[in-house]
Amino acid sequence: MQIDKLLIDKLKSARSVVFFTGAGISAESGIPTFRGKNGIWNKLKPEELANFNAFMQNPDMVWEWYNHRKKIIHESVPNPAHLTIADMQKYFDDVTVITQNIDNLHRRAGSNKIFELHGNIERNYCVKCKKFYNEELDFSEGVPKCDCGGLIRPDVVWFGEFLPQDQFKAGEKAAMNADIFFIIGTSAVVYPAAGLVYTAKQNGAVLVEINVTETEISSIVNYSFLGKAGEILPEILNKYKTAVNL
Ligand code: BV8
Ligand code: ZN
Repeated sequence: MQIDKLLIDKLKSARSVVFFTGAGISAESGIPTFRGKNGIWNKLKPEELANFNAFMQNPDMVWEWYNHRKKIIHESVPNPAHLTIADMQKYFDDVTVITQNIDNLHRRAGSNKIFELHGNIERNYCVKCKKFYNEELDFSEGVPKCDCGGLIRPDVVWFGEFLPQDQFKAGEKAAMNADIFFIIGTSAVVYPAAGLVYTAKQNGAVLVEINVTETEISSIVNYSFLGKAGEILPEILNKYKTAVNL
């Protein structure tokens, strides 16, 4: 795969590198994506599962879906794409991950500056009093309830819900200050998260897309690599390290 010398030169002069990631970066860890040929949404409608009303109408079904995903996540490990991003922290002053994923794999890979736009499957809270329950939940008597009687839900952002403002604002700031903005494994159709690609572009970042297919934003990026993130990212880092004799 041809890695443009210009991109390597831009990496050599970069201070702030940002990785905007979606479900595709975890595909090689065995975690199914949402859209695309074997995406979750092909069988189930997001409206039926990833929204508050669906949860209140049928909390058992929604929890069954999240517990199924949690089981897959707990059986998964970070793949070379997550690990390379964590590794990049050794070579660049400022490496930021802005993820739409809830699978916690960037943290498990060793990244330490992460903004989670859509929450995290390891956290839960009460729909009534917002009390957090982050230990293992007990489903022996059905959907777990809070001491106040409220239902406990996963701490993830559903359709029609606001993103956590602290995470989104911090992600926006990182996008505005990025020298290089990688867009990895996302169909870039979910907003306001996908809007950060345009924020980065408008503020002068070099956009680098890594995806197995073309996407909504392929026409506006500076570099587009068609292929698996777990193969392309390590290659880019190796080319960079050779260029700077590391
Ligand atoms: C909100 C829950 C304000 C957690 C998810 C404009 C502005 C604001 C809102 C909207 C707007 N237009 C529409 C909306 C509404 C909506 C929206 O964007 N709808 C879309 C579908 C049109 N947005 C919202 O509702 C957001 N909230 O706006 O609040 C508000 C409040 C009240 C009233 C009005 C507005 C909330 C959005 C978050 C929804 N939650 N999930 C969970 O269960 O995970 S969405 C779901 O999609 C996931 O969170 C996921 O992160 C997100 C994006 O999907 P991707 O990560 O991109 O995954 P996908 O499968 O699509 O793509 C994978 C890609 O990887 C593919 O391109 C594939 O080719 C590639 N790939 C595969 N393998 C590999 C690979 N690439 C590289 N290597 C590989 N090996
Ligand atoms: Zn409560």
